[in-house]
Amino acid sequence: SPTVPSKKLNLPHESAVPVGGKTKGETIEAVAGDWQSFTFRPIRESQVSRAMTRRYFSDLDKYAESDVVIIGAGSCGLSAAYCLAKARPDLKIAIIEASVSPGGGAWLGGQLFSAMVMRKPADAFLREIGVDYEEDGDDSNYVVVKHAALFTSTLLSKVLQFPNVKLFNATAVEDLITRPREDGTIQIAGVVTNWTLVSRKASAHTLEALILTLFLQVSMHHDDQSCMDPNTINAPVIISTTGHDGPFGAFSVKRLVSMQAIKCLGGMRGLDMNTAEDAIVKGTREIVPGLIVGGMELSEVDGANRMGPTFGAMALSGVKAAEEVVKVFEQ
Ligand code: AHZ
Repeated sequence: SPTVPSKKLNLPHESAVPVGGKTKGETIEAVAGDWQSFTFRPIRESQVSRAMTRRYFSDLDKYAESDVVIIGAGSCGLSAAYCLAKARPDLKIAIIEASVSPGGGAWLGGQLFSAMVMRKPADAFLREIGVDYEEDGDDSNYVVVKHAALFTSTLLSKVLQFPNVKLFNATAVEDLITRPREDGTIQIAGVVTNWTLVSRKASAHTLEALILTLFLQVSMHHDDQSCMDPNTINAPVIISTTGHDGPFGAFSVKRLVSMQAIKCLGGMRGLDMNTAEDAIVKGTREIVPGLIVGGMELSEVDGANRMGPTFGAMALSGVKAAEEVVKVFEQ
């Protein structure tokens, strides 16, 4: 059976993520049973607080200088994170996800239906992460996973177990860090972040705020709070997979237009599954130095068609985005 079509990442088939964890202790059978005498071990509230905050702030400290930032933990961003974390355990990878729940649109197969369709050869990615599927149709050109949530939860759980990955969810990227290059163009050198809960569609009081609101749909509570300055993460390479235009989507490419790093967006075209999936995978690339764009965000740059409820291109665009990152580090 074909492997994930990436010769460059050289992904072996066995899982890089240890199953079962490192921790030892009583089995659940030993814990359960005698509910009359059952009791949890004691704790002081401050221990809980410190257990969480110590780790969170240590992660903020550690990932303030990352090797790679992935913006958006949808199907494409998570696929990229999986491939990259597995191929390059030496890289520190931060994932920034605006929503509390990572996964983007991939919790359902389409509309409100459970099953998820993947066109071949993306079935190789399902085998890679260990998600079961059925062959469907007379021509066996596509496979079906019984629930999109099975794909997303499996992929997410594997990504989160890599020691070189940190997911910051409920955190939005609200700008890009840039550096001037000798040829007059810019290099993307990191991301500007804020709690998503202090970001929302704002009513704009200044021209600058109006432009930000219209272009980015991410703005701070300027109207009911004083300015809440953001935080930053430096990284030599960013993968942006924020999805197609919408309340939060196409974030980085819209910002590239507003900062005049690219001229304009092609604008996502109508639905054509056959054309769309090939175009998104093949087109996944570094759009400006330091910024690789994949998944449906790319359709807004290239004027590519949408594919609707087939997800193979999201997985394989993630594979290609990971390859593009590896290329940058090998230069
Ligand atoms: O919350 C967003 C989602 O989880 C997140 N995101 C967007 N803007 C962000 C920002 N900071 C941090 N400024 C941000 N996170 O990005 C994620 C995008 O996931 P998605 O599932 O929308 O995009 P995808 O490209 O991975 O998958 C697209 C799925 C679609 S849409 C479609 C069609 O309409 O034709 N077809 C497919 C397969």
